[in-house]
Amino acid sequence: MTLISGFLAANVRDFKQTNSSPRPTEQLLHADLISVQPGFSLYQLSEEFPAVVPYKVEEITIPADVTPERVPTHIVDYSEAEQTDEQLDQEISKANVICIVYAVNNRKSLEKVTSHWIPLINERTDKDSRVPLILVGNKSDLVEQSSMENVLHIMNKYTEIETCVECSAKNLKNISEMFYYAQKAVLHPTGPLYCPEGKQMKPACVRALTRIFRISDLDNNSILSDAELNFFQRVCFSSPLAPQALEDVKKVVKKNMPDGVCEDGLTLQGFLFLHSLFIQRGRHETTWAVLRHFGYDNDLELHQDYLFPPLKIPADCSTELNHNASLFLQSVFDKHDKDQDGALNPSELKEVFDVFPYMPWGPDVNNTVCTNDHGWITYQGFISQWMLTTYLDVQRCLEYLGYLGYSIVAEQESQAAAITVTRSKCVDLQQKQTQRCVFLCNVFGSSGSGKSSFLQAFIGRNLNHQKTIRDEHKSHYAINAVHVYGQEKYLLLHEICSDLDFLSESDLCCDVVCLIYDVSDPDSFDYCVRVFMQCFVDSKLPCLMVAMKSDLQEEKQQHDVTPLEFCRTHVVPPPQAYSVNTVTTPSRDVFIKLATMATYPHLRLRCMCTCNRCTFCLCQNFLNSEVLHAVKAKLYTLVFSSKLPCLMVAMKSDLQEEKQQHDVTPLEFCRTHVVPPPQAYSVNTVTTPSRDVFIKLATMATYPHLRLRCMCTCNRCTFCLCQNFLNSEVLHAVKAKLYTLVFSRFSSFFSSSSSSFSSSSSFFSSSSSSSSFFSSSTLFCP
Ligand SMILES: Nc1nc2c(ncn2[C@@H]2O[C@H](COP(=O)(O)OP(=O)(O)OP(=O)(O)O)[C@@H](O)[C@H]2O)c(=O)[nH]1
Ligand SMILES: [Mg+2]
Repeated sequence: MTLISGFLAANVRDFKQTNSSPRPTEQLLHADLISVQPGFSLYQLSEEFPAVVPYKVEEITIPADVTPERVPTHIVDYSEAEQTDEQLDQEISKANVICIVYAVNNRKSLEKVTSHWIPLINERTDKDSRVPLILVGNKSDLVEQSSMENVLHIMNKYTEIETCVECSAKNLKNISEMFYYAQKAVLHPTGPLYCPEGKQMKPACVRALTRIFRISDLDNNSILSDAELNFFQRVCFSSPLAPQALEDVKKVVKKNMPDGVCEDGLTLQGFLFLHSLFIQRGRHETTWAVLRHFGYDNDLELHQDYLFPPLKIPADCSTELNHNASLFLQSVFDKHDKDQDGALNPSELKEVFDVFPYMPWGPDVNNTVCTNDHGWITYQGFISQWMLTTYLDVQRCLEYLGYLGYSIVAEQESQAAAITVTRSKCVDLQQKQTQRCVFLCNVFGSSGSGKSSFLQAFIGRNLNHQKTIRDEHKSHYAINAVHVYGQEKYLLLHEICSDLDFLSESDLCCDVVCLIYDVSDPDSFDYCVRVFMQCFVDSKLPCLMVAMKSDLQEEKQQHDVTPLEFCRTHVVPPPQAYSVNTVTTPSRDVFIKLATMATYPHLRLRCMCTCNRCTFCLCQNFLNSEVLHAVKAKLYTLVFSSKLPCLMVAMKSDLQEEKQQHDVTPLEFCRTHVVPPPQAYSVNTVTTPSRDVFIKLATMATYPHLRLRCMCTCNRCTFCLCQNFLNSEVLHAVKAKLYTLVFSRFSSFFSSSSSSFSSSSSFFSSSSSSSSFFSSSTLFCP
């Protein structure tokens, strides 16, 4: 047995569980000191070397305020003489840091470190979560010279050894340093950050720092500018960097890594280099401070408390993104929409999620929200999808915001600051008003009735567009913004499976119900009746019936009463005819109606009813009445069918005119049918084609009643007389005279110089050019 040999283990037992905040100052260091060298801890604590050293000292806690890292340290002693191997195993399993003590004046005690203690500890600990070790050379008071070089090869061999220190328990030399290193090894371990063999940072550390760089690169130009570095510094260390310090940092990076600085800012390579420099110089607490501020735990995983902060959501309340969070997400969108086309193309979208450990959005998202013509998510779509996640799965939303670094960039306490928990729906109903912005509408309908098509119509897609969507990319949700009396609200449509046996509680839980039937399928309305009677007849939820595929031939529904009668009986608004088979974007009216009903559910009975007594019903009845339809029809006949102004255009007038194969000439036809004479037109022009005919068309559209009076060819009205005059030979003779006069004036003007005259004559020489320049249509346009 050596005189002094053994080990000393400190345990930060509950470190992980109590590490609720990433800030090290709030962490509890619970350290056990186990020592086979009896009395080691006693010297330190009593500051007096006892004459007789006991085998095992009682467990002691050093209070936070006397430890260098300001964390309480619990120390447990271990004695080989007094304790069993089982007790030793137990202490090792609890230990977060172990200090192995040898005597600097005894070579055998140092040998025992590698032959006995390190293998013993390693046997009892997991390879992936090795406890950091501190080599403590005790009794330095007994030797003249340091024996550090003897331990260097051990340090190189065992990467779990954090550091070594020589001390004297007798004269207290380096004792507090030893505790400092022990605490530091727990709070700022090198192991997860750095690979000493490869002399480089570990991949997990590089990944974490890369994410931190991307979050801090607020304008996404791959360079941390001075402003961004200052922001980063302030966020992580609560104080800005002095301008000189900033320059010094960049200088150091540039000197060692020219690529590390670009456009006077730090590149990712520079940022990573800086951190490996910190670690190599034993300043890994700096890197840890950064990592912890960005939510990382000791295993370089984002801490659960960072990703999932506590958030209380009482029953009957919903969750929404608040204004600040929307602004943050807007900045995320803008930052990644590099081509600024208002949409994220696939590579831009991938970049948004580069700071995530996985891709959170699948291709179904592109069919849940608005996209542009390429199918790329627009800004509106981007925000909508976040609204959806917040409403349906707030925990996931918090997690995603954590990956994006919301609490850091927006300088909020936690991700929970992004969420508004709304007031209870019951209170909203009582007060007859709501502050809510997101409303859920469950869409029911028999199989094939058009539910999915209805959802897709909500995000602006007609039937033709919908045919291009692949089955595996379809979504059961669609969300979009709608304006309800001028206020922006989000309506979230959810397609419910048509099998009634599979209806769950949550399928019945929403703000408004949409019941869809197919007008061309006689059995589809019966399904709506069954859903309504089974689930909603007694509920206060507003319901809207939609008569889908209204472009198809309507079939009589196989039910005792018609849909309209059913709606009247059950005080539901009359069925809304709807079709997605449209040329342009399908109508949004029905969605505004659904959102309005969701926002003002208490208004249902008063103004959405079919009671036939209230103003709403009277107006509705009047609008649907046959009298009105008859009047409408008459008006249409009068205004449009017979009096629509028409204009005949004789196109390609630059080409040789052929005789038209018709009984009468176009002009005669126009005269017979009181239509203006054909307008010769050609687009085969040197400059922009003439706009006259369009002005004529616009004039005819604006004043359709003038048609008979002034666009005719009756040869009696003022229009015809003027027209005749303009085409008359007399006028042409006068025109010719005028031309001659004007020309001769120009000739006399240029006659002073015969050479200049010749050039001017060439300018006016071509008769065609002069006639087109002074063309009758330009000069004498009626
Ligand atoms: N003509 C016409 N066809 C429509 C309309 N809406 C949907 N369809 C067609 O009806 C069929 C069924 O539509 P879906 O939207 O898939 O019906 P669904 O209710 O979602 O069907 P399941 O999910 O299977 O229950 C599709 O082939 C659509 O193309 C419409 O307004 N007009
Ligand atoms: Mg469907």
